[in-house]
Amino acid sequence: MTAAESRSGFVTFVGRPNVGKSTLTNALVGEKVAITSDKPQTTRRAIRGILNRPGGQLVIVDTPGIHKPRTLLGQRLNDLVEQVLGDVDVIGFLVPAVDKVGPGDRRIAASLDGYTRAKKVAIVTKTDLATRDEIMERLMEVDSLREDWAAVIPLSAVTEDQLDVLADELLALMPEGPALYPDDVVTDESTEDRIAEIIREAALEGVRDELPHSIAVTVEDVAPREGSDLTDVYANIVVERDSQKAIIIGRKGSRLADVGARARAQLEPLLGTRVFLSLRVRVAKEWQRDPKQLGRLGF
Ligand SMILES: Nc1nc2c(ncn2[C@@H]2O[C@H](COP(=O)(O)OP(=O)(O)OP(=O)(O)O)[C@@H](O)[C@H]2O)c(=O)[nH]1
Ligand SMILES: [Mg+2]
Repeated sequence: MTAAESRSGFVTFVGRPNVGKSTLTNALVGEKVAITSDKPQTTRRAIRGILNRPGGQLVIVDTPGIHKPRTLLGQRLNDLVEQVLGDVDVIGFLVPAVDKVGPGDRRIAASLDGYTRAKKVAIVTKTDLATRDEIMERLMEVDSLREDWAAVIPLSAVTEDQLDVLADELLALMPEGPALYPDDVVTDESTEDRIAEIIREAALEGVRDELPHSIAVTVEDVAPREGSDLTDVYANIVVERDSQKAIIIGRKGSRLADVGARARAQLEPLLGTRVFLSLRVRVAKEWQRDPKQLGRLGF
């Protein structure tokens, strides 16, 4: 295929926390490159997922949800989204079919004025959870948010309904050019970063209130064990307070053991070996508000 017949470029999905940006990224890529959860503010990094199509290549940049920041971490996550938005060819604005369009959505949609270079697509997602009437209502609400939508598309990232329609539309909006990544690459995340995120996802399950925001994960070491088909993974689950540490560990370590088991089930296929996972829980007081700690954790 000559460059002229091929399109390629960057798209990012924006929206409030929890609207389904990472789930949509994974569904398009066809592999889990970004962790997801039913807690808001799951994504904390700009994660690239790559989708190859007959007509070219889409690089999908998954970003944190845009929200009113209450901590330095929250502020840095919003700043990260802003940076990514300035660089992409297409911005996909997500609204779940099940929620009425609110002030947060309106603010985000209006803020897209600041990114003149990017083409804008509105996406009504989670249609599998909504009635036909709800979907129609949401499409109309979203349509009226901006004059310059290149397309307005309803879809479900879970049932994959209309996913192809979105992929075709996004590719058609990309500039002409050759693929940006080799065709066997699904993400540019390092293996260590993917391991840390998988462990964080496992730790997010079943915790409530402020605790999900307080959890970070660092990977200390990943090493194949000599003379066996095992990989040893040493990681820390970092929380902000002693009381949170106790919750993560659970009665007689039962919760931590569950987290380990859930993480291992995803780490083994990722690494292609059996995994020995050693998890330690550490306290870094108020790390979400501490510039030094944030730096150490990679924010
Ligand atoms: N039924 C259904 N659930 C969905 C769909 N898309 C996402 N979800 C669920 O919505 C929740 C949030 O999904 P995420 O993909 O983590 O949302 P996000 O926008 O990346 O969230 P942040 O990273 O926190 O900003 C998860 O529980 C998903 O399983 C969908 O199309 N249908
Ligand atoms: Mg996310």
